[in-house]
Amino acid sequence: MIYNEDFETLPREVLEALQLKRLRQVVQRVYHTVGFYRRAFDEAGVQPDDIKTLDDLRRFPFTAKQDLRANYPFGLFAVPMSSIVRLHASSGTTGRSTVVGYTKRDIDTWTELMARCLVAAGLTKNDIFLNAYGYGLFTGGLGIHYGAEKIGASVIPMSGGNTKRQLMILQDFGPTAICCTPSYALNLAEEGKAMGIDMKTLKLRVGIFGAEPWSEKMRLEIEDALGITALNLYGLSEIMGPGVSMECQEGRHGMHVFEDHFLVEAINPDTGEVLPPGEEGELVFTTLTKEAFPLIRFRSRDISRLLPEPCRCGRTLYRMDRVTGRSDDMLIIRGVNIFPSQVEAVIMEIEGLEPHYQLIVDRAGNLDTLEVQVEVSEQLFSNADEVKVLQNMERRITKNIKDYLGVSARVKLVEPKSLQRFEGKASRVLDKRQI
Ligand code: DLL
Repeated sequence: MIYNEDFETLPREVLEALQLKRLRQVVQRVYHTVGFYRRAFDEAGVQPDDIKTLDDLRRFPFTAKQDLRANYPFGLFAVPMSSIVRLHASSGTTGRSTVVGYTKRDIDTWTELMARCLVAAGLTKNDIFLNAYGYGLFTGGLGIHYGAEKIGASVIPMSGGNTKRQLMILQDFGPTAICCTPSYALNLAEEGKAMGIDMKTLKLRVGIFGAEPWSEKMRLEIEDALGITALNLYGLSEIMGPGVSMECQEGRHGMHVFEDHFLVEAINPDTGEVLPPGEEGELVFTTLTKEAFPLIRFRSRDISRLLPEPCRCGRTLYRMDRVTGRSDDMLIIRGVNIFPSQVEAVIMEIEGLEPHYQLIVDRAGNLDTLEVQVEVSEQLFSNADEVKVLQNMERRITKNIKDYLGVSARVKLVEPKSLQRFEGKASRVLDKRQI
């Protein structure tokens, strides 16, 4: 099923003509409304009028997450605050999070794109839909919610966590579709089983999963444990939130990128060179229709590849393959994005700690775990006969990590000089997860 035949099945040349028209408009607009872009384009020696073909975009500079941080919170908005109707943000210590804004029309576009995703997964107004993504600053909850209402499904705005209650609702309300992170789906299955629930007898038939990397192996596990079809949904707050691309029921391989709204390139992350379709690289997105927060050549840091082959569903939109990794050190822990540098910032606020730390990420059952090992200073170590002092400090770090970054961590203080030292780039993360 296709929600918007007109736009999802355009012949490629018509789609590309539309993209070019929209690209020219957005590049003009950001040049005249956002100081950052004017400076960046001037520095690179390019002008909006230089865009004569889609390939001309290659001459334009990239936008990085760092640029968003440097313009925190609203510096890259292209409309006055009076036109903004919604804000979302990623977690982070003050000044470090990414804030995104939407106009009324942006919300309408987002709603339509999420409606496209849900219809691609086979949902209709007859579905009861359990939305177990976090509602709040995270884009997952509200973003998907609006799309599900748009297609007329009965939405249960459950939000994340509270597993026992989720399981009760799964049994009592009989949702036919669910969305959450893939690891949480496995967790629900496991806890349900432990509570003696036969998960396969639930009414669930389809699950829409994303917000973190997962594998074909995990797909099969989820499908088997819950007796459902599991499909992949991709998005990132900067570009919009969930709904940048979605797998269709028919293809079940790769996610259709809504190219009438987002222009996607794959680049070599080291050289910035644009790669031909099919080659693995970092995805770079340009928003074609966003009003409040347009982004030109935003480096997603997600590694994937574009699949230009036609799909049996009839959509002409290119697909992107599963995200296989990142070209930076961002971690996604229980759906929350964190950078080691953010943990470092929390640690360094506390006196008596050394800037030597290690993050150990693992999976207990189906849930991610994070252990943070931090060296204490010689001084503190020699004075801290009392175990209590160290325990208090561990508690304080744990609390600050939870408060600032939104992730529960197990904090372990270790002796001075006990963590490995690095000669080159420090490798602070040991990721033992097998997905
Ligand atoms: O995670 C938006 C979202 C919500 C997507 C619900 C899907 C479902 P952010 O918090 O900004 O936004 O995180 C974006 O998450 O750059 C990827 O690294 C990762 N990611 C998102 N979807 C997938 C996916 C939301 N399907 C970052 N597979 C992105 C792998 C994903 N990684």
